[in-house]
Amino acid sequence: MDPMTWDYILKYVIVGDSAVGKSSLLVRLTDDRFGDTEPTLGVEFGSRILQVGEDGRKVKVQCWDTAGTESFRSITRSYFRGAAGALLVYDVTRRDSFEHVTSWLDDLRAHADENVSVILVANKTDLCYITPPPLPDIQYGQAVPMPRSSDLADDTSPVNGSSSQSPTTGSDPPASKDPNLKPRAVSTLEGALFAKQHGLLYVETSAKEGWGVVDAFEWTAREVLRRVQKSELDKRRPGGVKLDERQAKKGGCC
Ligand SMILES: Nc1nc2c(ncn2[C@@H]2O[C@H](COP(=O)(O)OP(=O)(O)OP(=O)(O)O)[C@@H](O)[C@H]2O)c(=O)[nH]1
Ligand SMILES: [Mg+2]
Repeated sequence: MDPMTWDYILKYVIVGDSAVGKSSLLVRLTDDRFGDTEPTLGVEFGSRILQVGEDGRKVKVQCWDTAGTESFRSITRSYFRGAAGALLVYDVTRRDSFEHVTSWLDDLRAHADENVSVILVANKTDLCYITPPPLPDIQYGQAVPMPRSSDLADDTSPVNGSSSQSPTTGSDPPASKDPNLKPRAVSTLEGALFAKQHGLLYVETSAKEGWGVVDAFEWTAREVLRRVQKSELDKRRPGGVKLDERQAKKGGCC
């Protein structure tokens, strides 16, 4: 793929609490590596051309990676304007980072284009072991109980194929004995339900392992292009989308 040509340019913002892995996701996208990152001061920038959809549209995603620290919030908000896509990131091992997602979403709705496509990104899935579900003690003919909220945080869904074990009862699975692994603080079900309730896309990622990272950016681009084609976006063309394909050209910027 010619790295200098594209059909669309989309502006993205990456938001979420401090240390959830926003910069690491961007570095994984742009450089395909994982390394030490420093807390972002204000904003950082990165871009990459992705091929999106079955017709392989070349989409240049221009990403503003924002600081999660509260003290930068007024600065980072100013970058939301004109964004076509947003990655709203939390850390699956930190409950507080998920609880703050609503506030980040409110900020996005208030300061970005109203049709911004948002994907909820559950990051750091590599840190979690897979716990088998506590199978309910069901008598024949008894109704199966709904999961309790406490069960929801103890998710059992396989994450990106990191284990092929099938759930068992009784003792912990071998994977949970790895001292580097942690329990999940937010289950797949809970994250996906939140996304569905708020009209967001949902993806599970590991910036460390590279799981789901390109998908997160690509699925968002697909959604933006779908909305563009359905003319859902503002007729004035928000700054985050360059719609005119005839302007696809070499180099330069929008
Ligand atoms: N295990 C694991 N660690 C991760 C992952 N993503 C990020 N980290 C680590 O989490 C820490 C914070 O990552 P950053 O990418 O700097 O987080 P951030 O959201 O950009 O933080 P701010 O810039 O302060 O808002 C670093 O030590 C990363 O190495 C991941 O997917 N898995
Ligand atoms: Mg950062």
